[in-house]
Amino acid sequence: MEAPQRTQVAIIGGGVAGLMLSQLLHVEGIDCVILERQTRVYTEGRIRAGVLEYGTVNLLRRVGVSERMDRLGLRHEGFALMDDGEKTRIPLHDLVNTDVMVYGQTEITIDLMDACAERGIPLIFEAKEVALHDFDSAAPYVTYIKDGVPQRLDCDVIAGCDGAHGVCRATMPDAAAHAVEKVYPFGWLGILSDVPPMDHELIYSNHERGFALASQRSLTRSRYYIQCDVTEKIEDWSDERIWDELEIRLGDTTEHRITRGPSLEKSIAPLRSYVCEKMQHGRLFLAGDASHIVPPTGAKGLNLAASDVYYLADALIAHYKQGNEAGLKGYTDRALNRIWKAERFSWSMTQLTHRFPNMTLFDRKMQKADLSYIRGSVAAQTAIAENYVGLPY
Ligand code: FAS
Ligand code: PHB
Repeated sequence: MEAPQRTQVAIIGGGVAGLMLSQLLHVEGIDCVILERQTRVYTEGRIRAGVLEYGTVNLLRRVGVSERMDRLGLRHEGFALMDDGEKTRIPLHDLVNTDVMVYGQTEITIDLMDACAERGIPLIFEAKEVALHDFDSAAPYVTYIKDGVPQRLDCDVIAGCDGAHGVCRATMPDAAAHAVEKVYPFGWLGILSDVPPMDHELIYSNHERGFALASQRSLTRSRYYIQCDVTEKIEDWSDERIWDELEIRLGDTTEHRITRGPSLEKSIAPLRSYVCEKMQHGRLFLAGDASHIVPPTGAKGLNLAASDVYYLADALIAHYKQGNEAGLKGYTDRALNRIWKAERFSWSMTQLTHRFPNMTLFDRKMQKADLSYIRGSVAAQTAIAENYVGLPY
């Protein structure tokens, strides 16, 4: 395919944010081109999120990219918090009449990439050295290298969907001055394996050896995490060592037996909370991890990317169809309102379930009191439930 020379919206980054935005624009007849640095195989191979808020599910259905999710995804009506082996179920459906969908980010990426191909949306892989130009003007453009050949893409708007280490926020004037960050003193070691999940719902466990999470991708594929020191190296963690630690922290019992198996993937990710409160400059707009990061404890990362691009698409549609600029002018404030609530929930779930180095006896007593209150309070459980399923857009 000849490299396009012009489009309405140039989307930088072919992750969930960029791919979802492309579909939201396409169904409204707005042209876009996605420039992705990596190969399709690399992008598809990233193992990340697993839980979809109902808002994200609805967006995929709105753009007609939900057939495989509706067929293969698992509706979950609750999840469990466990503290030193004592479980408290949060009955999402009973409390807020809403469920979450367990369907891997990998699958969503594949579905959205296939939709781009089927709908003729230019998704250019291995777009190297992407650079942004004149986004302060009404005629921004992007340059990049494809197969060694310099390319130029003229556009009306640039959507920076290039994640935490992309070029867009790095190029945005004084973005760093608007950054707010908290770094956690631990990471998550994740393992993916084709073994049946230990329970029908997710379990978030606070154990004296550290946090653990039992998650899943299907009835035959499990995803587990353990809190680990940030200095840990994945090569020091054999599969057996990981399974041993998971059995200790998740309380391997006859009722909930962990099935062991070879890892399909295992990796360690650091945890941080981060928000760049500057999400736009001229015709450049940031969405998803390009603008914010959450600790995965609240299952919000992917879902925040979805609500960002919902707001951005809404604003672009009003711009192109009614000449209404209010949405674009108000994009940052509208997105930040939801972003900060998700940051708070993700931070609070991390505080509740992890053992922090140097935590005092008082800190631990506060965790136990918090979990005891949640165990006995419908109001407390409802507050957790409405955040977990996703606050309204
Ligand atoms: P992404 O990072 O997914 O996508 C950005 C894309 O831009 C990438 O494909 C990248 O290759 C591309 N790009 C970068 N620079 C570029 C450039 N200069 N030019 C062109 N393209 C460029 N969230 C959860 O909810 N639950 C989880 O369990 C969870 N686990 C995670 C584990 C890890 C290791 C990481 C890193 C994140 C995890 N997240 C999790 C968060 C994650 O799911 C993100 O929130 C989600 O991928 C956000 O999507 P995007 O904003 O599209 O960013
Ligand atoms: C996952 O399955 O990857 C997952 C699920 C819930 C979380 C974090 C990660 O809170």
